[in-house]
Amino acid sequence: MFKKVLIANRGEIAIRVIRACRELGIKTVSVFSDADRDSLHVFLADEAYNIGPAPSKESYLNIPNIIDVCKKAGVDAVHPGYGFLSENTNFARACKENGITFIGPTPENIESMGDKLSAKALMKKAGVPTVPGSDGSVDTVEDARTVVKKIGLPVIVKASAGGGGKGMRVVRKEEELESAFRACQSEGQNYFADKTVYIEKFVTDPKHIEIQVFGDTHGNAVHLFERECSVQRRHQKLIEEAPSPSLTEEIRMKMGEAAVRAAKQIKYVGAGTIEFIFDNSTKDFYFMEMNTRLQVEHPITELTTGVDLVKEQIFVALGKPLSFRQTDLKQKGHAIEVRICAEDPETYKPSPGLIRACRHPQGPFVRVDSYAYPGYEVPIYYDPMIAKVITWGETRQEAVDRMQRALAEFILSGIKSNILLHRSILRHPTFLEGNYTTQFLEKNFEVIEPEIFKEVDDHVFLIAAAITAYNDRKSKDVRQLNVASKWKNMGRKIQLRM
Ligand code: MV4
Repeated sequence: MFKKVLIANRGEIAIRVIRACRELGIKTVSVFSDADRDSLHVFLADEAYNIGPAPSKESYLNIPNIIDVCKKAGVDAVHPGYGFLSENTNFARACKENGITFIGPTPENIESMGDKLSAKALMKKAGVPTVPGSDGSVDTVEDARTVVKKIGLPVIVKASAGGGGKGMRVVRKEEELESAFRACQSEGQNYFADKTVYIEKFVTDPKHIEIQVFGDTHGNAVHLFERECSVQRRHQKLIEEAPSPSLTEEIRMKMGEAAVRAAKQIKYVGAGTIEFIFDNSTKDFYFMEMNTRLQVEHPITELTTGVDLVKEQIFVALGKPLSFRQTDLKQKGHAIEVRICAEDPETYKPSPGLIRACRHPQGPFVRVDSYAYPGYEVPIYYDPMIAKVITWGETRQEAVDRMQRALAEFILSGIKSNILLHRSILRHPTFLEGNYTTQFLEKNFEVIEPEIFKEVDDHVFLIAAAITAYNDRKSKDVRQLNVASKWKNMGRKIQLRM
């Protein structure tokens, strides 16, 4: 077993990894930037080291500084979390060269899936359904026109080094092709130093359904079923659920088997996710990308399978075989996750600042992975997600009901958040029917209608307003005293009897 692990990340995922390590008796080392001195992951680790100034490039993406701390602290392994260096081949290699175990896939796994074109070729070889399109890269506009003639419009042009929506353009008319082609080439060149692009038939209005896979160093690979992540805006996921309300047992099995073939094809090690687009009308699914990391939404898989994915990552990194066979894995019940972001629900703009009142939901079948606390200053430098609320139910409806109850309890003031947006989405008929797609949010929630504030329980707001007023009275800053006006801003007509 590892004696000491460094978590090369921050926020809720750093705390999540610290918790798994603590349960296994592993000492933990946190790293923090100048902006994160007071961040929760610093307090919860056994040791904490500063790795540089606030900007990610100078701290959480600074490989030499992180390797230095690994040596200084004498750690056995590093967990990269998600984002930052979690899919950085150079970091995985740097760990290996310094005798530090990288808790994740091999550098070769990361490299082969980072290039979307080579990933697609490997998937085809593994018998994973891929979208019809160009046979390899498209290097000239003329070649692009030839491909479009063959497969027909609409098409999507993609930068091979892109991913997660970067370096992509949908083309619905012939005359848009050249500019889209050149835009993807230059984005590929500017952001990823690789202008290679390819073209695919555009599957209109798809669902985003992904399969959790796990491989070990003994050639085993399994899947842990699907997660539906179609509630997203500009490729930022907001709500995820498992299982997907749109999959039949048969499709679930086919998708899972395809994902396991993909993992075995590349001798995948660790936790990974195969992303598919799913055409809910034809019931066809196609490989989109493979994420060679643990994902934000991993808790809904943990709650419906009973597997601790972070502990399993640690066991596999130690060279142990997988703790389960495919036949041991079952999906039970339904889980939903909402991402709570410090952002203005109307403009989706980040809303950093001082958290005044913060009371997380609790109670039966509610999990909260959060780094928010009263008095914490949410920094402007990083992703605005500050918490995830996850609920489990015997049925999807029960999971939704529990989530609505949990969000009604969530008290968060001093910063703006998207809590009310989530409550509105979870009440929307299209979401409740389950046949929503990746276009759902942008079609239905561009602006916040005032009526969504109507049904939220008054007493919760009164308690919250009273707590905020009490805290404000205690704090020096008198500006915030008029709490009623703040809650009015939230569209609430509350007459406070102070
Ligand atoms: C597609 C697609 C439809 N057809 N490819 C989005 C990011 C990256 N994971 C690949 N993505 C897509 N690839 C084909 N051939 C739809 C998506 C997609 C999407 C596209 C545009 C706007 C929002 C989207 C959300 C999820 C997936």
